[in-house]
Amino acid sequence: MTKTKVAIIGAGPSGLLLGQLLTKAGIDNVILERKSGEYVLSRIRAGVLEQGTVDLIRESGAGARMDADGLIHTGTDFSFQGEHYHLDLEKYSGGKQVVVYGQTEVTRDLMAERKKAGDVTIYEAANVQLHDIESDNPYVTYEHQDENLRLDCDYVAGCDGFHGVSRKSIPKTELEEYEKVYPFGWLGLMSDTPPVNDELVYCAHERGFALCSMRSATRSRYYLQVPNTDTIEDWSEEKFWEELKRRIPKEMAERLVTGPALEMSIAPLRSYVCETMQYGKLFLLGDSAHIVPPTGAKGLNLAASDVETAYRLFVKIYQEGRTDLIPRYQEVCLARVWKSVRFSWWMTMLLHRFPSSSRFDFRVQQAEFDYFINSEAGKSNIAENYVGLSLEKLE
Ligand code: FAS
Ligand code: PHB
Repeated sequence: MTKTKVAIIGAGPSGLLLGQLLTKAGIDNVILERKSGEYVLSRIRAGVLEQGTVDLIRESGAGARMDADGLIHTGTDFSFQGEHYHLDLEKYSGGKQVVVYGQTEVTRDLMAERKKAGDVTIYEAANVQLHDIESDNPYVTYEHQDENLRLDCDYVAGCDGFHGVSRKSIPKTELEEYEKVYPFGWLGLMSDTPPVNDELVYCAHERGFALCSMRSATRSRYYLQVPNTDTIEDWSEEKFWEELKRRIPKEMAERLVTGPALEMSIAPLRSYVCETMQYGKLFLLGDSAHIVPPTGAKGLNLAASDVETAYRLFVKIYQEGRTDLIPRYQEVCLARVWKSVRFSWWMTMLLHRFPSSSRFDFRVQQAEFDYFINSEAGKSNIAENYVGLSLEKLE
């Protein structure tokens, strides 16, 4: 394959979802992925899909298993120092819900649909480089099976995550970047045990944050806030379960079913935005342009909203010649990016213990939580943001 319309860098959810949508619109595309498909599927990540993401996956034709196996949640729970609260998301968001369905499964479904369509994904593509992205004839070079290869294209979609090559292909002087690093990470554990609660529970506690999530009625996903200095070697499974029981409500700790860890990993928390989401013929999508702490369940969903905007733009370009809309990409994406970044930052500040925070700070956190979880306006505020804000139109 030496020429395509859209060269997509990265076969994570952003790249695969964009590729699937472009194929359905008759816009040919090639995905270059540096890892193997098995490796991509081995990464445990997001678990909650906003309605907009669900709709887009359905539009791509990869939604059958999600519709069959995904868990529809109309609410989510919170606890503060063991006090348990339910937030009716459907009531306070004007009827919206979320679907619990792991990112791994979304990726698996998109890979299967792409294979069915016979589209090209080149896995283990090494040393991907972008060239002439400021010209009308950009191209990508890469190494694959001991060959040096070139792919000519009209546009490049940088879907290669925070550590990818795409953002780094934009001159540093052109990048408008913002970052906040949090002094803790999330230690995650996956187990084939029944979830401790029928909906997710975000638990704030003076010992630190905990999240009780799930992948199905028989598979649970739990997280603990841990200091940035902790490594996975510091945490045995037993130590994880004992600490989780200290941070969740008493009645939940008593019914918690523990079991062997299928996976344990620590993810650092940061907020990052690169406002330069397009440069010449390069567009940045998903984690290549922004990172949010997972507290608001926004990372994957924000990637999906970039994909929707890019997809709608490419359809306008190829079907109506609307290259005048190209500058709108960054404007539309950033309007939603910053609102999601704010919500993820706010949920993180509200529910985590900061090493530097005083007794006064903890009381203020408690007061803020009490206000939001007990006021109609507060509950609507959390619900609207959690289920996902609407996406601005290209025109
Ligand atoms: P991804 O990083 O998923 O995919 C990028 C792809 O590009 C990868 O397959 C990579 O191998 C490839 N790539 C990188 N460099 C390349 C190069 N030079 N050439 C070719 N390919 C290259 N979000 C939530 O909503 N909830 C969560 O609980 C949650 N947990 C997370 C835990 C961790 C450890 C991490 C890192 C992220 C988590 N996220 C979570 C966010 C995550 O889900 C991302 O938002 C999502 O993966 C974004 O998808 P992509 O933009 O496709 O980026
Ligand atoms: C998860 O299940 O992995 C998950 C769910 C909600 C979050 C973060 C992670 O906010």
